[in-house]
Amino acid sequence: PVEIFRKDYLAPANFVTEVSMDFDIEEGKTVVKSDLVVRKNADSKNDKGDLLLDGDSSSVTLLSARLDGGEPLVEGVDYELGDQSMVIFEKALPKSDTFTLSTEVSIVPEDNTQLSGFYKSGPMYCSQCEAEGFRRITYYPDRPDNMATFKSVKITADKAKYPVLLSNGNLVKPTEDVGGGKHSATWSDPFPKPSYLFAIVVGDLGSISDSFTTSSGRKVHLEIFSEKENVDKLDYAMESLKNSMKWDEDKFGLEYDLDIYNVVAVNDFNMGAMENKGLNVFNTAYVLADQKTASDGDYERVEGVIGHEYFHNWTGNRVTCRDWFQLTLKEGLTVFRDQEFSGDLGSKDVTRIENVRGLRGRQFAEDSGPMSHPIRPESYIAMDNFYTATVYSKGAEVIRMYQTLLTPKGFRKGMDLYFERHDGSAVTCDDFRAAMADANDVNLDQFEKWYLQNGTPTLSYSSSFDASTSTFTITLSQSSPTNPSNEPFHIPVSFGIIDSSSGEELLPTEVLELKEESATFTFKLSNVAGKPVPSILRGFSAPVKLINENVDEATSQLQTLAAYDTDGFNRWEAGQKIFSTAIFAELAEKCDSTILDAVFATFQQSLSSDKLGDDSIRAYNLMLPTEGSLAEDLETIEPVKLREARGTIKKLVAKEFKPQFQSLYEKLTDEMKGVPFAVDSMSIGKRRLRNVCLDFITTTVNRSDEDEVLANAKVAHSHYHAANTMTDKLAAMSILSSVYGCAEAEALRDEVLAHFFEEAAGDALVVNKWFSVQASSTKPDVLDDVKRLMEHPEFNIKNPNRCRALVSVFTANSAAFHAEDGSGYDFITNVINTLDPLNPQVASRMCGSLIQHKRYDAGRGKMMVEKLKLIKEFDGLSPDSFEVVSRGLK
Ligand code: BAL
Ligand code: ZN
Repeated sequence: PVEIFRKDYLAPANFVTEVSMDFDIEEGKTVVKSDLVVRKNADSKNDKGDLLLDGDSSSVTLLSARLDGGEPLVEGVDYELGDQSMVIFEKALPKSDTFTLSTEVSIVPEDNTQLSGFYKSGPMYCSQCEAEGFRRITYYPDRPDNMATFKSVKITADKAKYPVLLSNGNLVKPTEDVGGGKHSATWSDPFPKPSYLFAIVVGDLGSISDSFTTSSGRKVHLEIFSEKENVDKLDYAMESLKNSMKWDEDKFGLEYDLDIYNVVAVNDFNMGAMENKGLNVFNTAYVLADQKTASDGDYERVEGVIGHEYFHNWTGNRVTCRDWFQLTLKEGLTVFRDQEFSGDLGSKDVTRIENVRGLRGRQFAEDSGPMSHPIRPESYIAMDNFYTATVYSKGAEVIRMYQTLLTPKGFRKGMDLYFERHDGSAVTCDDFRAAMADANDVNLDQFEKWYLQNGTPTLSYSSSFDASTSTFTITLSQSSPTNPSNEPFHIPVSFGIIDSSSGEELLPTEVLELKEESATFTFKLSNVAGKPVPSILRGFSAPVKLINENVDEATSQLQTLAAYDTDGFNRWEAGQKIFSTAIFAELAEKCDSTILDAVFATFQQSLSSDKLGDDSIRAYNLMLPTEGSLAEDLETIEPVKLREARGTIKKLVAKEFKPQFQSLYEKLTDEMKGVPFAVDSMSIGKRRLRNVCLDFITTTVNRSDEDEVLANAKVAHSHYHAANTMTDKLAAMSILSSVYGCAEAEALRDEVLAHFFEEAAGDALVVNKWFSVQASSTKPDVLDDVKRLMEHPEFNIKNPNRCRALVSVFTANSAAFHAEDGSGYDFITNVINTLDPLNPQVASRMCGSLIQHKRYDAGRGKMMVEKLKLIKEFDGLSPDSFEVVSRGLK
């Protein structure tokens, strides 16, 4: 496998500027004819003028190639074919500056299990071209800096089997019969685009349609397609699409540009969704939703991803990336935009808490392991491996920091200048940073470090208060423990001060800019009644780990913030820190009454007062930190012990507050009675809070007490059967899935699992949940269940959603996956062996479960390394898996 470096970027010697394509689809063989208008690049720094085309020979068979309609080109004389390329020699090219290359190739979408390029998913054909899938359709300069107008895309297929024929842009020739039972349609996209944004969909699909009138009065036809049985689950996506279109106009002045916006839901899909120009293709998991089949989390994801793909129309499509190293230019920015959209439509604090939980759970881990890379990576072997939490989520945090530094108004000025300068171009992260700097007349040179350096920085602070002069002093220091050679970052630190006794805000939020290794700031305060407590990194203003050096005061300061902070995020954060301190103390067998009292006081506060935020915020305040985020703060992870320590604190809380949880649960049950189902912040909040209560009510304090196990199982069992939403059903079923040690309780568990499966009636997304819940069980024999489920008739390793629902969910079930006997590692190695030849993109993600070996104790670490070595030797290992495994072994 070849490693590609950012520093080696060279503009091509030739650009394709205009494309006409013709897809003739037959069962088992699709013939693709392409006419490519090529323009020589006068500015090329290449010393050779050969026409370089990408093409994956394992997928594409070349039938013929001609230049300017001449004789067929001859292999070895006019061109050569490689594994991944076709090079037409400069000497064979016409002398004119522009010419036309016509090719004819055949492909077999029915055999394409990689789900990259053109493939079959159930009864439909569809495509996925980002990052490098177009080369699996035909020979083409498959690189994002080659923007071409796809003037005509003609699709011909069997009329009865495939009535719907779609591609990007506008329909210029509606479907017409062409004989032999076939019909054809022609699409044209007026906007130049790179090949990764090309799409084609062919199938027997149902749809819903609507329209949106843009701010300038243009009426856009909106249509969402899916397999016919799912058409009744598309309404929420349509609503979200219209909300997205309106939001982008209001917030950024960005209007949609084509006459049509089509979305298609596809069951077999590697990614979440894809922003192809005018023809988004979506994983069904992010578009289908109804009361019976979707949880609140699913609804949130549909809204977020619909928004995300829509926002790409400007940040990604109109302005795209020069090369794949710049991926965060469009992804970080678009994730930031979808987060802001969700925050504006729902609750800002809840969205922020959820986003940061996600960042800490996944990106922090990635950044402390062998796959750590800057948000703009320096090299890659398989680009698909770099659609990472770092590029996406940390990339979004970097964009958020621009906004924090420049204010929302300044950020908007930067965005306006970015579009003014670069609309219709393929550009770099430096271009974006320059637009932000120039629009605001500030210097953002040091800010580039966020693009150049990897690792999560640590931000430490110490503070003091001189009562005699009412002067508050705070010193901020940064370091990069995982990357000591890092130079200082430019860090915006949102900051305020709270009075420990009055609870009043002594200093409203200001943004401190830390550019040095260390800096001290002083503030004159007035009306100080107790101690001034610093509230640092409000709204999580930078992707760093925060450390309070005033260790002795840390817990009392956190209690003040948990009770009084005016910043919703930091109020939640303070509680989480109190809880994690207790869990770590328990892990070190040093848990004492001081920290436990702080935990209890925090729970007491959230349980007794509804003044600390809405029900969702209260719910998050009552959740202990996840095992994943706790693990991030440990030198050496011992997953079984960590689960036990967390479990111990949870039991103590459950025991202490059982009556309060019970009465809050009942109060919410009463409030929700007879209220029609809705997916709004209030209803979601009530469900979320009630299910947190359920979790504590059913926490078994004494596992060996069968009566207690049974009583708790009965509570979950009734919750399940009374539920009229997927959210409530899942909450109860998850609790039951971990029940063991009492035959009667196990019978309730099995009854619910069987009921859920039966009620799913084959609905793929619901069946995925059924697999996931079982794979995340804390039962000691969960791996046996997972292995049994791999043999279940509904399991299909070729379907990424199903595979992830069972296998990836199990690998995230930390204590089980990292079982001391290595059984989890054996299991995943076998899965990778089967999956890698079928779908390298999904397989390489699974290799990721073994690469954090240095973070674990020696015994586990050694076994993980052995498995990585074994996988590296697999016959024909894909470049995707090779890259992850090799990094893991470095
Ligand atoms: N561009 C790949 C899918 C997404 O991030 O929208
Ligand atoms: Zn995206």
